[in-house]
Amino acid sequence: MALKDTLKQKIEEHRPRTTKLTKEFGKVIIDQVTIDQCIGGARDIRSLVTDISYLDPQEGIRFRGKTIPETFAALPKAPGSAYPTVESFWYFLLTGDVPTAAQVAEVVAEFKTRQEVPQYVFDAIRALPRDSHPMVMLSVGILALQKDSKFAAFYNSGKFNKMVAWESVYEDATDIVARIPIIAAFIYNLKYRGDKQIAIDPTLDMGANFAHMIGQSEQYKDVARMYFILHSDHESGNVSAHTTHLVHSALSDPYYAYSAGLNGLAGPLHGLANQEVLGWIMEFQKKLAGAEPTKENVTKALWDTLNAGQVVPGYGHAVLRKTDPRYMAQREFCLATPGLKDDPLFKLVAMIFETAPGVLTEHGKTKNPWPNVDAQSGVIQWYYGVKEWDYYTVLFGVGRALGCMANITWDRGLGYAIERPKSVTTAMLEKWAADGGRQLS
Ligand code: NMX
Ligand code: MLT
Repeated sequence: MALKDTLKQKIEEHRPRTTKLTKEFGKVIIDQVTIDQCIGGARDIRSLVTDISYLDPQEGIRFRGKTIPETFAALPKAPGSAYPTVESFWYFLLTGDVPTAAQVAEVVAEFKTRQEVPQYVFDAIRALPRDSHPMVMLSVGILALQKDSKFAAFYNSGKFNKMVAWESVYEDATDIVARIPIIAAFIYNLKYRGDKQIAIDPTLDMGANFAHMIGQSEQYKDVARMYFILHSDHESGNVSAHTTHLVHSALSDPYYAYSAGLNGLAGPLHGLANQEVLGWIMEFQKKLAGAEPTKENVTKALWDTLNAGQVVPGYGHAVLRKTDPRYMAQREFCLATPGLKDDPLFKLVAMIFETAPGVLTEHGKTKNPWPNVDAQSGVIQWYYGVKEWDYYTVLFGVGRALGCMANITWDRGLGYAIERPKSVTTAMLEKWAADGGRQLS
């Protein structure tokens, strides 16, 4: 069965579960809210539903119930590669089923029919000052595609119907996932390769074609596949996924929604941390002036950052309380890659891994002193020659499109409501604090 038909069946089978929960069990209490959560970024409040991924604080992410190693092991591999194609992962995220090789081939072929980016998108990006941040370019590129939104056209057709609205979200979502690496490659070539553009290779899967389009090596094809899959989804409360969900909940189409999500990803506490990590490392290397990194000089650099009131980029997490398994997956990739495991930058990242958790624990602020995904990703890009670290968040954004687009397709399939939490005033909090939090009226 084709992906969209499978998805249709899954959504229709799932709907009664959601209806039953709201109609029969809608008033069952699953959480409570405290003043520190209210002021402190809604941390840990259970108020979002997704079945696409789940983040356990100790274990880390599971995609559709599978850990990262289980996901990589289960999915069919790209030809001649130890890694799955991004297309097979897209099928898996959307449906929860591991696709057959034939189903993957269908998705790869479908992406080919969708990946042509209209010239006006490139023109819009070219019209920006060349020193604009590449995340601005990516967000503009996605937004520029909006005029062709199938969801917006369906909404405006006068035939809008909630039961089938997800189908046009799926169409836009798949277009975005197929086109975003093409836009990302265009930005890379425009900004860093003197506008030397490379045409799509219609024989290659998404990750391999991205490598080809930025003029990269054969080995980088697996880096791209791994990178996009690892960065895809982190349940739905993170800033980029939540923003995308929130904006789409107003029935703004997937282009508006993901452009907004990307703007959230561009924050230094979120996706931009990967560029901050490389910046921090480069600054530190400069100070070393050729000397070897040691536990002592890394400790000092970490304290200098903390004493200057800055965060150590790549460390800490709002939910995780252990080393991020996405960090470990990338570290294992480095350790298994001859050359990379002896690379001076990897050795420095490994030394920071040995040192930072102790320093952060002694500093005593962060609830999680362990590395997150961003602490390890830049060194791989650098090793393969993608050295322009202000571009790293764009790579994150290409991967994150998979999770955000799968999520909003299901949001529409299950008819999730416009998001609208209730706000309160400081005086109300003060009154409830004085009353011991009992009279919530
Ligand atoms: N370095 C220094 N201080 C930190 C760090 C860190 N890496 N992480 C948290 N803290 C501080 C934090 O700023 C806060 O201080 P204050 O009370 O003065 O406001 C305190 O520790 C408590 O914060 P937490 O509750 O542990 O963390 P929170 O949930 O608020 O924030 C992050 C989570 C990820 C925003 C935070 O750990 C951070 O800023 N990390 C560095 C940036 C980073 O790597 N972000 C990438 C996250 C992953 N991603 O890709 O999105
Ligand atoms: C993410 O991948 O979105 C980050 O780890 C941040 C988060 O989960 O809050």
